[in-house]
Amino acid sequence: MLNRRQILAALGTTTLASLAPSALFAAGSIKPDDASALLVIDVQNCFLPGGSLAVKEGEQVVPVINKMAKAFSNVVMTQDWHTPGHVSFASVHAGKKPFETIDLPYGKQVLWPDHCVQGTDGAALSKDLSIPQAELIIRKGFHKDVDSYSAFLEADGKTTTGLAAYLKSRKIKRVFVAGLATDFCVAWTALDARKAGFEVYVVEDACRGIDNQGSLAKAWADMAKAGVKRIQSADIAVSA
Ligand code: VGL
Ligand code: ZN
Repeated sequence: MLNRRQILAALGTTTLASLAPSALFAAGSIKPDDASALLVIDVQNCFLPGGSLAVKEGEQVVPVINKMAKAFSNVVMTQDWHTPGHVSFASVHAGKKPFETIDLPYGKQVLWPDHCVQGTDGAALSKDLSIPQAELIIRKGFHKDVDSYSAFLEADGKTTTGLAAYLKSRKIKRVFVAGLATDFCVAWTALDARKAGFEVYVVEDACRGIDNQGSLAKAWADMAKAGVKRIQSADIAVSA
C-alpha cells in the first residue's frame, strides 16, 4: 500500500492544495533546503500593537517566525519604506479617509494612515525578531507616487525591486512567505513570486491580516488559484 506521503507525491501537491488547503502536509514533513528562502514581510513597528497601521494580533507572528527561521539557511526580510507624504497616505488626499480608495494612474489604491516613513521608529523592524542569518533586507514603497505591497514588483506592475533576480542568481527555487499583512503585502508577494516562477508556500499561522472589506478571503482565494500552497508552521521541520 502507498503511504500518505507517496500518495501526495503521486498526485502532486499543487492540485491538492486548492482542494484541501489545511490538511495537506504531515507535521514536520516540509524540509527547507539550500534552494529555499524564507521571506519575512514587513514585521515593522507600524504594523504591530501601538503602531499607526496596527494589524490585529500582529505581534503573534514574531515567535512563530523566529522559530521557523531556524529551518532556513536563506532568509530575506522586507521593510515598507515610504517617503513623507507618500501617495498611499490618506492624509495627502483632500477629503479622503484611511481605508477609502482612490484611482491612481496605475489602478485602484487603498488609502492608509501615515505609516512606515523612512528612518522613523515606526518603520524599524521589530526588535523581537531574532534571525541573525537574514542575508538581505529589501525596502519597498520608496517611490513617492507608487505604492509597493509586493516585495517583487511595485504597484505599477512593472518596476522591479530586484528581488526575483537576486533569488534566481542565488539559485533559489522555493519561497516561504510569512509576516504582515496576509491580505496585502504577503499575498501580493506570494502572487508575484508565482508569476516569477517560484514554488510558493504561505505559512498561515506566521501571518496576520488587515481584512478591509473582504480582502482576507479574496487574498486566500487568489493565492489558491495561483497555485500558492497554504501551510502551517508545524508542517516545517525545525531541528532542535
Ligand atoms: C501593508 C498596507 C500598506 C502591508 C503595507 O505590509 O501589508 N499594508 N502598506
Ligand atoms: Zn505601506
